[in-house]
Amino acid sequence: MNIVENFDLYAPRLVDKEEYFSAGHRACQGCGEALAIRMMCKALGSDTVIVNATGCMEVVSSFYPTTAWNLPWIHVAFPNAASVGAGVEAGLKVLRRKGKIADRDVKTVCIGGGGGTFDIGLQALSGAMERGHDMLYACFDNEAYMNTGIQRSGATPFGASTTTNPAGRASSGKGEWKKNITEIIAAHGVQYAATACHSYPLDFMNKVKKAREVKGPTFIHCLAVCPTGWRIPSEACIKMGRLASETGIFPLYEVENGKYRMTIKPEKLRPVGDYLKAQGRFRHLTPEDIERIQEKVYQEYNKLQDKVNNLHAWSELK
Ligand SMILES: Cc1ncc(C[n+]2csc(CCOP(=O)(O)OP(=O)(O)O)c2C)c(N)n1
Repeated sequence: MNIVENFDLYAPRLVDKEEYFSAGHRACQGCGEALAIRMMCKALGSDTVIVNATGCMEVVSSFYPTTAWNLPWIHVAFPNAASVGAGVEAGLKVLRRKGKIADRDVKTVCIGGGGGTFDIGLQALSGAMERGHDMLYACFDNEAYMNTGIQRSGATPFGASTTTNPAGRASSGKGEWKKNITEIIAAHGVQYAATACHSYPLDFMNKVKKAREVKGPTFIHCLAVCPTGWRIPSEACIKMGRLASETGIFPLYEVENGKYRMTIKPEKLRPVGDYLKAQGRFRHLTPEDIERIQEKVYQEYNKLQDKVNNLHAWSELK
């Protein structure tokens, strides 16, 4: 057989060729979130129901009468993706019991932005995780309420300038630290929680696949670079996601049955200034501000390394 003619047969099948989040949506140029959603859907496959909290991805993907979704998709209010996801999962259970989807492994996947997850949707999310629903909740965190005009949220990092805390004479941007949502959810005792970023596609898709296999609640916190809100050129999207990991500002790790593992481990952390100085939202920061952020990053990274080195998987504790 001619290998060139039959390239498709021999080419490595790294990713599903099917597009479940199709081209033609209205995301901004260089949107990391749209890229991440596309990759996530490829990793999930067709037997997936998406529950989408109000946010950028709903706004850009469902402009009536069009849709970018090639999967069953339900748009819900800003705070309640996890509650609706719980209902969808309960419904799927009934269909399975009645034998209507007996031979299919249909997965419920909730998606929400940083605000919809860290802030207004946290109660519904916590409840769903605690009740043990078989669902993946994926947070696509662009670090502000972006679709409504770049307002500050619990996901916005310290020092970032947004429209509700603009840097100027009276303020040097957000004065509070970002919530650590992955640790909050890991503390619920879920079997699988991870951080991820579209700038590491295989790492991200492998995490989605792992989460899909778990029969219970799982969580992925995906950093989604937003050129519009971060005030960077659209072509810097991938590079900025990499810098977030390389500086330790957004370490990429997973917590599987209690065991912490770095999935991308920079040999040596780059200075946070490399990341901060490249973005307009941090342009006003003084060297002292940057030093303060650097210290916090070292502290948090140190805590994480401690968990990586010292915590065992639940099964190893007997
Ligand atoms: C109860 C309620 N409050 C406020 C809004 C207005 N609103 C819609 S989306 C949104 C921000 C969403 O931010 P985030 O979850 O971070 O997602 P992003 O837009 O950044 O993707 C807001 C404030 C709303 N729809 N419902």
